[in-house]
Amino acid sequence: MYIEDMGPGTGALPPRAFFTSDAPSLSLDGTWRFHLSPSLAAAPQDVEREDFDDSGWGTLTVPGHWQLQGHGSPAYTNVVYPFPVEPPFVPSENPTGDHRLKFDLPSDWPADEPAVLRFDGIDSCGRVWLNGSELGVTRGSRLPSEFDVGHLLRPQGNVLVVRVHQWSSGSYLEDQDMWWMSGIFRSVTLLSRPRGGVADYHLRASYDHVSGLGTLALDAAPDVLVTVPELGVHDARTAEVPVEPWSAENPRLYDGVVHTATERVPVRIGFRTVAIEDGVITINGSRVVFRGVNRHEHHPRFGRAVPREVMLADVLLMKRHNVNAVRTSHYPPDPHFLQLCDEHGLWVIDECDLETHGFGGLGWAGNPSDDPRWAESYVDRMRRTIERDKNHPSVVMWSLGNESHTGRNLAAMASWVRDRDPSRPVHYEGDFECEYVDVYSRMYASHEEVDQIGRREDTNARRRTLPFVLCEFAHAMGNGPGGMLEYRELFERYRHVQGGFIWEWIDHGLEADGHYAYGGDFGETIHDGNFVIDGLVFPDRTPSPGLLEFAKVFEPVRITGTAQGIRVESHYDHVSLDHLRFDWVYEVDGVEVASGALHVPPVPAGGHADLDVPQLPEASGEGWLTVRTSLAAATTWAEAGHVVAWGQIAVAEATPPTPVGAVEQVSTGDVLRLGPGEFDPATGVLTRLGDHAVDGPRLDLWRAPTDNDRGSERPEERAWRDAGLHRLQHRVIEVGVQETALVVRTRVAPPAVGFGMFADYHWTADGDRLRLRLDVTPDGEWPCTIPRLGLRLALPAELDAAEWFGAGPGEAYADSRQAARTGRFRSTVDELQTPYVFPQENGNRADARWLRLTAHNSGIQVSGEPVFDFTARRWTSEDLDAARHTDELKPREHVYLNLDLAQHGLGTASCGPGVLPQYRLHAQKASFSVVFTPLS
Ligand code: IPT
Repeated sequence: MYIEDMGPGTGALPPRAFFTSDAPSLSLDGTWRFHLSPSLAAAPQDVEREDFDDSGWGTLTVPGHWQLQGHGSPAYTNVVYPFPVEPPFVPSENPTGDHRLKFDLPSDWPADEPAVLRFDGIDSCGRVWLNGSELGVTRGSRLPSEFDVGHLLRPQGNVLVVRVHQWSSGSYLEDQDMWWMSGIFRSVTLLSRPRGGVADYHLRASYDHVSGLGTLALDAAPDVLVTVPELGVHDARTAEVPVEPWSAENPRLYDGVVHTATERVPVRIGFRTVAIEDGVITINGSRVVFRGVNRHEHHPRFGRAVPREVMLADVLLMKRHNVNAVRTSHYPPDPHFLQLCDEHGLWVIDECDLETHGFGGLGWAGNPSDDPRWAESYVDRMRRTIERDKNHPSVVMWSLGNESHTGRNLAAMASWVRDRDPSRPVHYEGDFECEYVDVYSRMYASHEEVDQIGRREDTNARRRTLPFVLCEFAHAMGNGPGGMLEYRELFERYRHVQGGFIWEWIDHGLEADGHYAYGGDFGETIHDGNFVIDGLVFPDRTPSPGLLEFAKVFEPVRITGTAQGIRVESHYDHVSLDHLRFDWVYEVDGVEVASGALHVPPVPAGGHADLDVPQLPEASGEGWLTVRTSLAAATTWAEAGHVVAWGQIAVAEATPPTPVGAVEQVSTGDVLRLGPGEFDPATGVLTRLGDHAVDGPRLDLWRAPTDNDRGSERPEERAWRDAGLHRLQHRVIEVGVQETALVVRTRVAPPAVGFGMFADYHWTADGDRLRLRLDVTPDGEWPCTIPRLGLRLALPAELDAAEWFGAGPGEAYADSRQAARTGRFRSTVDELQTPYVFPQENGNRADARWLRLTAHNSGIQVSGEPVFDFTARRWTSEDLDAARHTDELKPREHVYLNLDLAQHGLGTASCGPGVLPQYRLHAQKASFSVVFTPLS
């Protein structure tokens, strides 16, 4: 049965480069007739016949997935196969989509020339007929298949029929962590192939950084030639010419034409040479660091049928956030994506369409990777990847696939690559012993382990000699990742530790039911929930705080300094700083008082310059000098003025505020009054501040667990919940009324356990300033870390406008706070929320010196002694904890304000290491002071 054949597809032409030319072509994308059957047995007979009556069928947009166009539903599993594992067999209930298209040729279509029908991607197996004749069967969902069709075409009334099966033997090789979605999800094109045309070509363009010469070598049929006017190369097969090299930092392309007497193929040539020298990957002679992301193809409405303009949006967003590399996890992308990488400059690890992860749970028994019956399929996939993409300068490494364990078929792929294209190293993470790869690659190795690899302490001799990359690290699921800074430090410490690729670029949320859906939302019986929501951008490609943190941590220029001097350090591998300009802004207490341009002398790649601090005006207050560097001229990916990097230098210390004296007297009665505050005499809880009803502040330790808190390796959440930190009880020991102070002593603890915390609230007032000092003292043995150490209070809902002086504008956590700068910021309460697709702790603003929450200038001010963190929301932490989708969060009647001394870090334990020791929060003796002032 062809669906379950273990070999590659049938009937297709040998693979070749993807290109466009001056030969006619006809896009067959658009509206097709479509019919979905629950199985092959139930599928209509004779669909391939030209006279088959499809008038009763519905329509479908091609390229597209049928599950996203009203037929069936998407389903998400990460590792497990959603069907019984008995390769190569698949369920009889195999959704089968029949696609039919009638088309005419344009009037000027060359009648007597050969023609090719190209499918850029069919998921997972397609049987194809043209005008009643069977062309063959496709397998390899994310790979092209071309069929020879010239002899079958007629000027009018062609009938193309594609029967697509959701499941096939190929599904066993395509167990990537993503939605199961089927169909003709990439373009379909009819290409006229002129006789004597350019059937295929391999244009090698290398660069010798010593001589500055580029070498062109064209590998193609004898009559194929290349012309590059700008280089004075005409009708050549080889050439050696002085060139500017291509790099991700300066993607210099030369326009040329590969041609024969009958066909012209426009080409964009980038000269570059990838090498491994002394265990270090170099490109054009320089060590490179991959500041990369793993990119899946995803769109919240179209799935993996990503429109071209969205591919461009991805590339531009990456470039603007200092991403310099992409791993095409875990399949070759739409070919247009690579053209964009060539043009705008991204290093690419081009990965083959291969993953057999689901065998892992079975101890890898039956894994196709080591079964000779699958050998041909494996090599076929690699061949199709390389032949399609071989001419892209952006592709600097080939990857055999992902999570397919190890085996002879993978080794065979690697040796095929080495024969075919020795100019690019071979990558595959699953070859743990590095027997057949050129680069040692790991995923989610902890900082500690990467440090060990850096020190070349590996017991495996082969691994010790290889360059090292993290093909996946810093799992961007939900709030996080934490700890990117510490990875960067390792990439800088060891020459052969050459960066990595964040997992992953985008949340694969699908638009449904007024929110973004994830695993389980379509009624799947087996699924992996929100594990598919783990990107640096939200499903609509809004950058998440994680991407902003990435951009800051991995900026190519580092600006640091003191009041005595500024240091500008280049972390470019290839270009100087000539394309940048520098300026500065001086702010005192968050208000700009001066600004200017900064002259920076020439700095080569990897170099640095030391500069004087500009002359700054005298001003009293906390003074911060912000130095920024931005593009001097527009590039293909950003406007002139786009800020590439910045640094802040503290130059003047804050003027200490007048201390809040214990001046006002406590008055007793139905309520206790102290300065602007009113308290409940029974509980000692503040109930009013000036004109505003309040409830709290009370000690609070809970946060809605993040995905990383809930993560598999170090499940902090389980420890916290087991300890009962989400249901603390407050026992009032004493409400002590003193002459000028109110001292409320409490013990705060979860039910059912013996440990707890004494929390003493010392209230004093001075005029309209009401000061609270909270002293906490743990009582008994605490079994776990704590999520937060702070206060919670409820405020009137109308206090909607937030303004603060502190870190901002975005959220910041202990181990993810590089992107926050010190300044004065404004927001509404609603805008303070980060809408993580799966609701969880978010929106923390760090190091606030003061915060005002107001409505029409009336409200409250909180001042730190010296600083505090805060979140403000229209729902409680418990609401946030309970919600599973953003639209379940309904505003309550209050604004809930959390004021924190500290929060536990984020880490990346949803897949990878937990919070680093220095960012873990433990129950400990602590004092925390804030001053409340009513504003009217
Ligand atoms: C790793 C996979 O390679 C990747 O596709 C994704 O599933 C990621 O995990 C988690 O989001 S594999 C894992 C066993 C580390």
